[in-house]
Amino acid sequence: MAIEVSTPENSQAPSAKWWKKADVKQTLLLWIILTPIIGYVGSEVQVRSMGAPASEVMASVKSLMRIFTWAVSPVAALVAAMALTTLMSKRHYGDMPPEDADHQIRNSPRASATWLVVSTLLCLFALIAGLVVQQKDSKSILDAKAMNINVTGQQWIWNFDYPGKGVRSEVLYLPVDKPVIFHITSKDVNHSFWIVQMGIKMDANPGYITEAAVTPNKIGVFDIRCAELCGLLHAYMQTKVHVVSQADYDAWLADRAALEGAA
Ligand SMILES: [Cu+2]
Repeated sequence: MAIEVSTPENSQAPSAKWWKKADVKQTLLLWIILTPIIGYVGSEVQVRSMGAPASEVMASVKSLMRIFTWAVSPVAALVAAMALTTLMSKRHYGDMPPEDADHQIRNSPRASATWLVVSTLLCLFALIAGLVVQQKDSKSILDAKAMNINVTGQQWIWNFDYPGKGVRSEVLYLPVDKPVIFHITSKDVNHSFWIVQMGIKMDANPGYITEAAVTPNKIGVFDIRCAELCGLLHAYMQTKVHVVSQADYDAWLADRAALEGAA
C-alpha cells in the first residue's frame, strides 16, 4: 500500500521563492550584463553618427539622446534578457506546464504596481528633460539682433531668400555666432527643413509659415535635408549650409546681389 507522505522538501518545492528559480537568476544575470552594453552601444553609435554639433541646441540634443538612451537601456535589457532566457529554456509539451514553470510574479499586483511607478517616472523624466532642451531651441527666436531668412521647399529643392537684400540661393550662407530666424514654407507638398548638425527640424507646409531659430556657433559646411517623405526624389532633397565669418558672409551677399542685379 502506497501512502503519499508530504515531506518538507516536496511541500516547499511548488512555493519556492520565484527569485530563487534558475531561469529567474539567469534573466537577472543577463539583465545586469546587457544593460551597460545596450546603453553604451546605443548612445555612442547614434550620437557619433550625427557629427560634431554646430550649435548649442545640437549639443543639448546630443546629451539628451545620451541620457535618454541610458535611461531606457535597463528596460530594453530586461526585455532582451527575458527573450534570451525563454529561447534557451527547455521546452515542455502538453496542456499542463510543470510545477516549477509557474512563477508567482505572474499576476502579482506588487510587480504591476512597481512597473507602473517606474514607467511613469521614466516618462515624466523624458518629458521634463525634453522641455528644458526645447526652451533653448526657441531662445534665438526672441533675439532682437536675429537675422531673417525665408526658406521655401519644393519638390525637390530648397530656396533661401534674404529679405531686403534681393538675394535668392539654393545654398545657405550664415554668419557664425549670429542668431537667425527661418520663416519656412512649401510650394507644393509637406516637407521638413532639417539642419542636421544644428539640431533644427521644422515642417514646411504649403499655405503656412512656420518658424525655427538657431545660432550657428561653428564655422564649416553642414547638411540640410528634407525630413518628410515628399515624393520620388525626397532622398535627394538636400543641400549645404556654409557657416562663415561675418566678413565672408558680407562679401558673399554682395557678390550674389551684384550677380542677381546684373542678371
Ligand atoms: Cu522630402
